[in-house]
Amino acid sequence: MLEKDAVRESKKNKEVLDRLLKESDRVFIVAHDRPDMDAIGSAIGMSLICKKKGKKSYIVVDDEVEDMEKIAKGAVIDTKNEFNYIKSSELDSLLTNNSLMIALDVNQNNRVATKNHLKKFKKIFIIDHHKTSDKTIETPYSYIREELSSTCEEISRLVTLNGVKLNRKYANFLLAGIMLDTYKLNVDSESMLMAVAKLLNKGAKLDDVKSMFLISPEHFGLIRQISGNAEVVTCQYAITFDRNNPNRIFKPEDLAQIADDMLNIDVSAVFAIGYTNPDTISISARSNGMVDVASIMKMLNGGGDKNRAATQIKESTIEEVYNKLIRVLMPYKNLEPEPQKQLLLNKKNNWLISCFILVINN
Ligand SMILES: [Mn+2]
Repeated sequence: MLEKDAVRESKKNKEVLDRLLKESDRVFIVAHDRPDMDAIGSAIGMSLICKKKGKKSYIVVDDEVEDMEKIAKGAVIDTKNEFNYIKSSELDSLLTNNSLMIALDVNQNNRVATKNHLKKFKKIFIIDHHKTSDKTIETPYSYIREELSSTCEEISRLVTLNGVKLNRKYANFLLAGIMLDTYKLNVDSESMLMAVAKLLNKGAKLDDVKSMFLISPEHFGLIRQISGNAEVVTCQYAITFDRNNPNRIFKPEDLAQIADDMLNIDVSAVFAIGYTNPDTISISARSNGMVDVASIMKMLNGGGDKNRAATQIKESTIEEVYNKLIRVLMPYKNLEPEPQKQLLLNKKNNWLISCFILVINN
């Protein structure tokens, strides 16, 4: 996004937030289940804004700290005495008639810890950068922009607009959220880089944040081994899974890291497949910007944003999921087409032509 557009939109968001905070007595901040650092970083930033405005706020997280992504887990443990982290089971005793819910980095009603309490909030404000769907929470107050690099980018601007003073730790958390969702700032976005510059000005340190992302040599070896085994199909897509141990159960962030690593391959989109539960196989998808992976994952009942998306498929095998993905990526694989006719049909879609030529050559 351009800085001038982002600032204009953030100013509008500030006005909406000011009004909603004034009209509410308590604020319940909620991010997506299994929160990552963009979710936790933005929840921390929003809590600081509420504090500055003199509003009591809570961060609702049902996941156990041990189950969280490494950086988010570190941030929650580090700030457990600074913010009011609560579980949704405590909502019944804490909710008032004038409670505001703020959903950050999420817009789907089935992915928030407050899913069973949505009707009990007087108002709901959403700030997010994921695709909407029929599960998007209905509210007149929402700012959902797929062009936004990360939720932490928007929260960083709101923190500045509200005159919130950040210490180095909080500035680092917001920067970590942005880095997580931008392959460590590898996204063409003026507004994102300006937000980063302002965080650096407030004391954030790139070296501190980079060190949060470091992993052990063994773990790095595993990630590299699986990303290095990727198969390239139609010159366009790279797909991988653990060929040595297909039944291995991954943490979702490990699959995400494998997919991130595969972006070093010269293709348009990459997919890492693996079990994330004994009965659930996940696909973590990444794009270099040429292909909308959220649309691809949507065809497999998943979602995400243009460059990062994922899906979960229950009660399947790796082979079945791989074949499902191939059918979505190469719709002609299982047909017996007349080559000439198909090529003509897809004259406008160069990538489809290249897919097709490869399929018929196989
Ligand atoms: Mn995010």
